[in-house]
Amino acid sequence: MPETTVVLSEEVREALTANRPVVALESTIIAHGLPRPRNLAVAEELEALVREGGAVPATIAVLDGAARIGLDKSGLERLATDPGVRKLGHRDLAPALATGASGATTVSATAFLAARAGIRVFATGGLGGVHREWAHTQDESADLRLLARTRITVVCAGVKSILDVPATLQRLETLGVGILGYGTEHFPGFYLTSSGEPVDWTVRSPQEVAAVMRAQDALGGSGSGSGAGAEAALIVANPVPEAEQLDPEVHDRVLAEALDACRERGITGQAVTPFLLEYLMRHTGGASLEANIAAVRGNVRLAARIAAAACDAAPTAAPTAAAADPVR
Ligand code: PSU
Ligand code: MN
Repeated sequence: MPETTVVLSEEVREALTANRPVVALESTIIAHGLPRPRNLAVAEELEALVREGGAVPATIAVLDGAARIGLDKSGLERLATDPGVRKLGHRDLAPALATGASGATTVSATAFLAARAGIRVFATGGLGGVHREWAHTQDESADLRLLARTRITVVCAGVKSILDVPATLQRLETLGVGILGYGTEHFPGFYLTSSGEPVDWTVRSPQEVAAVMRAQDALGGSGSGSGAGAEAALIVANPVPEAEQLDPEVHDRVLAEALDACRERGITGQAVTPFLLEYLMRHTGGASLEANIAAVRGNVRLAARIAAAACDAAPTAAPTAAAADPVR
């Protein structure tokens, strides 16, 4: 791979080399999940929250055919404002790099690139998953399978509630992806504090999450040295505070309308998730947007604390993937 294919910012590279905490942030939520101009303000706020938590933010995207791990101000601005920025899953990375395209990375593409660079903790809003129309459309986000083979800890507010949540949980079990409820016995519902589904494991501190990560590595043998290796991710499911959730009745009513509208208009593929999120935002008077942003904020804050705890616990676990791979 040419040296310029994956470019780490100076700050991110230095932090990884010194085993200081780094948190990866995805960019699809910025380019395609949030409305302008709020998206740029949120992108900057999320980076600031990571820094307040004592970690270095690494927002990930592809700009002009180079995968970038850690963006500067102008990079963030381009993502948030340029209408030509595509949505890239991990399968889109090679064509995007080869053609010089620019795109925002989904959970799958972000986790792939972050793990290759030696970043262990990643924060987002809600994961993709199995769509409600799955039996008919076979629409299951590439996020799930990628997480089944990538050793990274993803802090999220569960999976997006537009999905078939029980089916997504079942698929994660089949794929061997572990889930920890953070301070909860229930799987969060993205816009909602609870999806109503149970989780098997509950943790209550960043140190407990770091202990699970260490145990994963001990079991997996090669552990963090393997980069995007053959081992599964760990999902830390962190609920949005009840005071900031979307009213569950409003959620259920508007989501039913959104799903009808999606079907009627024949929206498919990559366009489904942005369509549904946008519909909810418009028809809840912006309330779903506030719940979404509140969830992401909480996840980013927690991710910084987990990244710090993981570094404290493993002072010798240098980011060998970054050193050994042809990644700058
Ligand atoms: N979380 C949010 N907003 C988003 C997404 C997640 O709060 O827009 C994005 C993520 O990038 C996720 C993607 O990977 O939606 C899933 O898209 P799809 O269902 O097409 O795989
Ligand atoms: Mn899909």
